[in-house]
Amino acid sequence: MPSLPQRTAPSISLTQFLIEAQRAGHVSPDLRLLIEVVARACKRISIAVGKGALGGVLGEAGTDGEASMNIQGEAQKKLDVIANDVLMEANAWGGHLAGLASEEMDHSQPIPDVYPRGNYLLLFDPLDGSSNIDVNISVGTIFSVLRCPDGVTTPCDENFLQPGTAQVCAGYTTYGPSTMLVLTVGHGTHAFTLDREIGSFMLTTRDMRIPGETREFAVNMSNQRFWEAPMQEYVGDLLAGSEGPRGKDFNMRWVASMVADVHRILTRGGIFSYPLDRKCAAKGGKLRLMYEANPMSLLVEQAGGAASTGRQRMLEVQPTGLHQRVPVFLGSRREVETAVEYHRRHDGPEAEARSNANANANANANANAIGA
Ligand code: AFP
Repeated sequence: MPSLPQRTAPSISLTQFLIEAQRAGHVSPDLRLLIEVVARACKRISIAVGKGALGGVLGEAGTDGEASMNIQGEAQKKLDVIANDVLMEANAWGGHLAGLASEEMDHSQPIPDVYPRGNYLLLFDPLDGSSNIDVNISVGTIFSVLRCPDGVTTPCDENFLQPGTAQVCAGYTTYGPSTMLVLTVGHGTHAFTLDREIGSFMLTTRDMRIPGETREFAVNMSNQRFWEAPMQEYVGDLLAGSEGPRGKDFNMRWVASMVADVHRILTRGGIFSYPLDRKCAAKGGKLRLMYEANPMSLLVEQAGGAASTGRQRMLEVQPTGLHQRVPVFLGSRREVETAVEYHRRHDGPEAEARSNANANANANANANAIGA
């Protein structure tokens, strides 16, 4: 007897997914529309990135041989500027936001008076990993959404200084062989792939789960001699493999686009680290808390992973500046806990007691810090 045709699950677009999330009480109508606007802007950035040399978008921004610099003191690429403009323009008039902050801009900006203002604050790194643009390797956009504090109608930088636990949404888009949007509104982490023919993000993985154990780590090994002692020891033991205390061999990957490295970890596990080193110690680390570490940490935690500075749960860091930098360890839960353990042992018994007390308090308080 001929077998019945297999029924495949119906495809769900981002729009359908968000409407369902709204019906379930996971997002407010305004947050739903805000996510749609960000996703639309990311599609435009994806088109610009995809044109590459044909679109005249490669290389550095600036005129007359003068490189244009951002607030971080880094030379801006043309695509950094294009991606920033696309996100700014798309989000200014929608009516869902009170203000915006970008890794590329000195200060946050309230929504101009000519447009209605909403209740959310949007932070973004418009094009992360931009040193990879000219060599055709994946780059991405990272974003984070906070609530505008009650009573604030014209938000300033200070109003954005909320810990990562206050995020109501976080996500990234990766512009790679396919363009993907990975999103959380505090109820799991979900991946959507851009269907270029129909122009919609389609749900391709519901509830991503990061395996707790891993044999893969991501770090820029060229910084090894500048690391702190616990990091030297931790990575030394990873490299010793099955002959060392870890008793197993580890593989290493480093794309130097955080979005691509984190995407691999969300897909198959691993640990990503940009630790403190002597070169970046004065600044507090290399990666930015508000634009990179916090949104990625929420996505990773929502997928069952862990994220830490090495000494504190990332999402509990109280920000002191919009462009603050932090050391980062995130990914497979047990591997992140192991890396933290090396720091705890190194810092001594007092730090260990403090950290245990924090861990207990977190376990009690942690369950659900997010809501629509
Ligand atoms: P760029 O956007 O300036 O390329 O920085 C990318 C990044 O912030 C992050 O995406 C990478 O993981 C990290 O820096 C790479 O840093 P190294 O070049 O020091 O390895």
